[in-house]
Amino acid sequence: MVTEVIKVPDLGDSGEVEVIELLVSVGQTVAENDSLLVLESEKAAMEIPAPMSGVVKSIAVNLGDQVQMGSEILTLEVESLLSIELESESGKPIEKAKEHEAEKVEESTNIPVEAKDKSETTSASSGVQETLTVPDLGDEGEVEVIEVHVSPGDRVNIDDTLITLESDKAAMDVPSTMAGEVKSLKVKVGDKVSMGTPILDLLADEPVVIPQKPTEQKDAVISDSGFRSEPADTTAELVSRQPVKAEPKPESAAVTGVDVYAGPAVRKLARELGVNLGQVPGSGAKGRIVKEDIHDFVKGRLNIPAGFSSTGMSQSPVADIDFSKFGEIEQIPRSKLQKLTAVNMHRNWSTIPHVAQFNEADITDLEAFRDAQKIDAERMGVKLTVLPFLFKACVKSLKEYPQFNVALHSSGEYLVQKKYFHIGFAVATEAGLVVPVIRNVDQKSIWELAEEVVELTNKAKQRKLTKEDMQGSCFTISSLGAIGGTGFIPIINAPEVAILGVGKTEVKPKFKSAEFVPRKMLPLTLSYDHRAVNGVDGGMFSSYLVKLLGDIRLLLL
Ligand code: CAO
Repeated sequence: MVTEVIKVPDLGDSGEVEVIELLVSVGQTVAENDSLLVLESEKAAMEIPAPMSGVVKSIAVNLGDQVQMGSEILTLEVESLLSIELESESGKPIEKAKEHEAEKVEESTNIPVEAKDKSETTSASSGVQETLTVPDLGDEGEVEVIEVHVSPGDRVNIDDTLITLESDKAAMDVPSTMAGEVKSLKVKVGDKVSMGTPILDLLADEPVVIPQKPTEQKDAVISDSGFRSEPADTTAELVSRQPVKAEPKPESAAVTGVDVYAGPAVRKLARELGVNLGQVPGSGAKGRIVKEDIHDFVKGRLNIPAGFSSTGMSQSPVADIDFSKFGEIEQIPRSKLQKLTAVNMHRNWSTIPHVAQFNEADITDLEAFRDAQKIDAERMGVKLTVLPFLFKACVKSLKEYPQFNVALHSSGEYLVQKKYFHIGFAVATEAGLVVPVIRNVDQKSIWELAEEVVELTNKAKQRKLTKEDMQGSCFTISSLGAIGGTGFIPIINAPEVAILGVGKTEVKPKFKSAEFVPRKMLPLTLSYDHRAVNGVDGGMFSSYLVKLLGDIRLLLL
């Protein structure tokens, strides 16, 4: 057994960098190339891999420490002397790299830009079609294209990311070396590429010469794009392992998960699980996404009842809290109906642009009439509430404003105009909320409607409603009048486009004939789908409804 001291390798032109994550602990066995820690400069985050396998004996750095090339990271107990051979060479590659860089400077300064092969040139001229190619990827052989960020017709500027490549060790964004218009793509997701592989044809804007000096090139490339173009060597290998920390670009982050702060292993995991990294909050240092964040995100999504995520909403789920920490609790299972209602409510609320129109109907006369029918109602064994009058008034309003008796086709291309008048009404039962439907309300009397309300309500409470009893509604009434409240905004019962919420009748002073008189006022809220119905129509429907309820003789006309 030999103890190896693992040091910070050459970090290119980064001076002191911060330790932002420790990925191993004492006693842990690491394999060669396992990431040991993450360093962060102003420009990039870098995972430092183990140069050999072994067991971590001690760790010399702490989070927040500033380190530089040569700083001790940790000691590894390794099995063979192979590591010693490696260490004896460890100073050389850096030297070699510098020599190599020097050669490259000479090479590039000696060769005029115009004389270079077109695929490698970094000059562009106005209106000239250029083929942008995969740059030098260090010692990476073939790497996979994991994302393509542009399409034909797109305009790109210098340093705009064209594609993201991924090797076993790194995710690398390849930036554009010139500005212009993308004419055609030569790669697609899943392709294997290597240095020199054509990425796309670009109609370049105007002459641009990218400096050829390696140092400047390094700045230009490493700073934002996360890919490097030095020749393969030890130094370069480490630089090429940099995950990208790009400037936040909210739109693309949300859509593709590219401009996020995550290392290659995390990106790989996210891709395997189909997770959009742009939606994952990072809990690592400085918001870096770590593997646990992906697992938590997936767990959260799995806990959302089916249908909740079908809206394309990108909010992160509410965390499940262990409430027993705060006091006594009990878990109460939800019925199938409750869960289904929740899914439908969520879908309807989050996909339909609701507008709520508030109003009050003066039902003093209606109530007087209803009171006068009490004896007849008792004789017939029917309970006559305000609800059947609301059915009638709603149907007359739907006839007057047929734009409310429609369904919006999912394509958005057309409305389905209904010529029948079936009205649903919300019934609260112990098992949950149901909406039985009274058919052909326009053809039924107030008494018939009253009877049917009672009949369907009883069926609902006994859980005897059939599927047919709950189908075909054109418009829904949700009455909380028996319970109280000055009003509420009901959620539209899609595919309908409007619903009426009914509050509790209240006696209010109203100014009539030069004096205040007590009137029975019924609060109403019309919620309507603003995709199908405009605001003026909403106001007119609501006013008309109020007028009908204020003088029920109008229902006869
Ligand atoms: N203002 C004042 N009193 C009202 C009223 C109003 N707007 N609406 C009803 N009442 C009275 C009734 O007149 C009745 O009084 P009496 O017992 O003195 O005769 C009492 O309240 C109970 O009425 P009801 O609820 O039995 O009958 P209804 O026809 O008004 O309503 C039904 C039937 C099925 C709609 C109702 O029982 C119900 O389940 N409502 C809940 C609906 C619901 O859950 N909506 C929310 C959906 S979204 O979550």
